[in-house]
Amino acid sequence: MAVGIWGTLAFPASQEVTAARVWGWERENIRCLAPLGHFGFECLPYQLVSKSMRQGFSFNILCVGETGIGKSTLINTLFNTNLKDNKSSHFYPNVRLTVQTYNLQESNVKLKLTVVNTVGYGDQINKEGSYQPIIDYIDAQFEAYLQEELKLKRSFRYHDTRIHVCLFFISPTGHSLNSLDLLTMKNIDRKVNIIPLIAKADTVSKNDLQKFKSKIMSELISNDIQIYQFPTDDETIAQTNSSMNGMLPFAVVGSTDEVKVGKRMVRGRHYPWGVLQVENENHCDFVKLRDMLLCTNMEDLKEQTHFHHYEYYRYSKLQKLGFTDVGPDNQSVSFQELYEAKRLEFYDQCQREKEELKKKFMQQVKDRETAFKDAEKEASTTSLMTLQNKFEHLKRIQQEEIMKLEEEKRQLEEEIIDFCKTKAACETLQTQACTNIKKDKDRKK
Ligand SMILES: Nc1nc2c(ncn2[C@@H]2O[C@H](COP(=O)(O)OP(=O)(O)OP(=O)(O)O)[C@@H](O)[C@H]2O)c(=O)[nH]1
Ligand SMILES: [Mg+2]
Repeated sequence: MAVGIWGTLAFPASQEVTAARVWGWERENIRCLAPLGHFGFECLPYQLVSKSMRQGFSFNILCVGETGIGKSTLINTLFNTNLKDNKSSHFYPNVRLTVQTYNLQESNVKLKLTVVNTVGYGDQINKEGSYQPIIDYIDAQFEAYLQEELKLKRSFRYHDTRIHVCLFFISPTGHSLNSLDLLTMKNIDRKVNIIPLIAKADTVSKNDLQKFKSKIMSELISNDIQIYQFPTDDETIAQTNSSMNGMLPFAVVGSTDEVKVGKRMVRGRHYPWGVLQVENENHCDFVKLRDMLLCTNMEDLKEQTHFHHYEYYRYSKLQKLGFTDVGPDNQSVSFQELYEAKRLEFYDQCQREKEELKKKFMQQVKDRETAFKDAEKEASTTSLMTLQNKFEHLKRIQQEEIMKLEEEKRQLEEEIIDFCKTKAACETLQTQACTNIKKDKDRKK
């Protein structure tokens, strides 16, 4: 459809036809003036541009690389700024990620930049412990976005923290990729767009660099690691992007220092043998990286993140929760039907679990009752036994007492018999004495 000042005309979408050609003015030699402004829906892109400029852009970068490999310097060089970042130590017990968000402005374009840095990466013996925090962080941002999407009341000011690109800093050994880098890339390549970089490329000679690049690419291919490919579907940038794909990994050098070269001040690194100019394409691939990352493919990186990586996360997560687009008979099911089916399934499951719990509870009550009864019985038997023992003990004591008393009684009886005997003897003696005294008295008379 095209809107002219005399009305609306419909054209096949595939044909690009100007109004003048359609109305045949070109053939009739009628002078055709180009309009001074934009009319109708051809203004649509300008609306989008002005809206985006008003709202500003956001971009989230994850920098993975060993301590001191040049992550912060490269970010500062890329955004031509001096973002505050503390130097890390080599002695952290585990890998963690630091997140910093900056509000940048270039001309009148506002950019909310989030830089996530690995701290302690490469200093740990435990390899899994080194890459797991990175995976967890990427997933956590997807999860936060999914939760926001599923909210009843969504925030229009939600800050999307999903990682759009991972700049993977490879040590400039000139040798090959180390096992930690391979493992880490293997574990995150389906979750994030990886752009591999050879860090501090000024420390490797030109010949070694080419060999190193080919070695890295062949290692990535043989380990089936997918890195981000600059898109070639837009023919205006297809050629540049495909030639850039062939130059990966980019060999970069970072520096925010201004160095004098001839009469110009350039950003570079000053060495005894000369100056390495960061923005000189003969010296390193920094400009290529900046162009590809910020000028040409930033939107594609964001789209890939949303439509590819996040989509995969969302799909797996919802599938795990039991969501599906088709029913058992391969018919498409609406969300409401699915919800109703799930609700019923859940209700049945709850009922089943309730019954099982009830049964378990009853069994437990029964078991307890039996246990109580047994305990009671045991207790009463024990107390009977205790009483019997006590009784036996008392009986024994009593018998002993009786025996003692009987012994005492026998002794007393013997004493009484002795006493009676003594008493009788005394009485006999006394009677005899009395008789003798009487006899004496009678004689004296
Ligand atoms: N030769 C060379 N040195 C560099 C390059 N980039 C950074 N450096 C130096 O390397 C050192 C560490 O740089 P940083 O940017 O702090 O490294 P980092 O990876 O952010 O370090 P941490 O955050 O502490 O892990 C500094 O002395 C930089 O000047 C480079 O491309 N080439
Ligand atoms: Mg740093």
